[in-house]
Amino acid sequence: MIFSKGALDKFDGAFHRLKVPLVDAPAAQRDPSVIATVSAMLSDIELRGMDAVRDYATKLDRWDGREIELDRASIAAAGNRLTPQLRTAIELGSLRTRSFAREQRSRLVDFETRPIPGLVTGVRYVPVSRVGAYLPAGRFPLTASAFMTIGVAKEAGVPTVIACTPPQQDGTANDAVAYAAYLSGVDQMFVLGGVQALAAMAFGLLGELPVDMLVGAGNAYVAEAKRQLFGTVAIDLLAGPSEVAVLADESADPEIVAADLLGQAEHGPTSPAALITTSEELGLAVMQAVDRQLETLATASIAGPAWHNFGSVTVANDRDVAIALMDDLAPEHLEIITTDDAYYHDHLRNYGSLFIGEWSTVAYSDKGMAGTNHVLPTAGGAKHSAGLSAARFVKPLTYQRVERECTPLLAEAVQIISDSEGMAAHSATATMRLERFEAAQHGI
Ligand code: HSO
Ligand code: ZN
Repeated sequence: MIFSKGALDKFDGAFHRLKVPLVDAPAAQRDPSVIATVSAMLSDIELRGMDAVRDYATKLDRWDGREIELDRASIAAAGNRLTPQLRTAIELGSLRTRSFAREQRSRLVDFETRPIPGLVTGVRYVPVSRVGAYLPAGRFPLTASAFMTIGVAKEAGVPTVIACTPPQQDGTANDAVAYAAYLSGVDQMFVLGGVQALAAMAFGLLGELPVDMLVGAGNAYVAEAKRQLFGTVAIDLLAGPSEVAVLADESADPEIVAADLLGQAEHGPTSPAALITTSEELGLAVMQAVDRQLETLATASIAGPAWHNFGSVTVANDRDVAIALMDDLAPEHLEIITTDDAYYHDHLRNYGSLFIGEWSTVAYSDKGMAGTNHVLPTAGGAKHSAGLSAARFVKPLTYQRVERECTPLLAEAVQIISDSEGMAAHSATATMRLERFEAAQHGI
């Protein structure tokens, strides 16, 4: 998350930096060795099928020959191995995420219009048939990712959703992840990690058929595999390191702002966290609070370097400069903690998900409790794309029905345009209809 070159020239002098990122945004440059490794693996798996998948699982997942597919009973039973408190929390997150997705899906309504007499045009929302979800379990198992991918796809009406999750040290799936997948309505689940998992889903080696769409985040190899498989399948988005930005004024509590910056910096040592504030005093206080909180944070060895190398604090002269700066960053998660939250909400254009007011922290959405999706665009992707949602799993398919009397209105214009382009066969399709229409008119 860095400001783009040139875009802020007209704001020269309207802001200044209290802390700059020491390293450039990590997600931007793709590692050529990752690209080459992934490409070789995909070709090999496409050629040799499950034999290749098993070879990679042995090498990379410490696979020991056990059944890759989890049977239904063991997915359901995963919940029994959790504390009742964790089980209840997972049930709550699943419910909330599914009900938000259901609400959104219900607003994607088929429609039909008659723009001119005899012309009927419409849209039908049809879910994709098969989705493959990747549920990461790397540095941290992100339990709620199952809600965001499987649960939302199911609410969108996707008939078949399969999922892969990498094995833990002991070769089994993480129980919390498996239970979350079960509650989300997964149809088949496999203990398989990384590139081999994505390739196996895309090439139809797991389940009955290839999936139409791959969703879910993972490490750099997973992201690269999705990028290379895009076209063969649809993907949700290419996520880089998780990031957070806070837009705060003098009314914000520096301890809250600092905690929320560290809250996402914890994801990894390259996770950016940015504060943009209209108050220099608040900016300085937040920097002190971050340092203090890092002294006792259990994951300071990750969040500390992230903040040190990728953290930033910028002071804007006024609200509109702050908005321009923030829209240029287009952060994955954006918190507004000001006395003017509604003004900012009305004017900000680029963010993955917005958290309004000091009671709204990113983790509420991360863990499924808000119900909004946590699969969101990073590295400025929020300038052009939104995060995962029920809408992403349904295709707005269009149709048209032209009634006979409408023929002259459409056919003549189509002939004229087609003839001007030299597209004789297109023109003929219209001419033939026009001739038949005229013959019928004259009772021939
Ligand atoms: N912040 C991550 C999601 C997450 N964080 C889940 C913790 N758990 C991407 O939005
Ligand atoms: Zn997070």
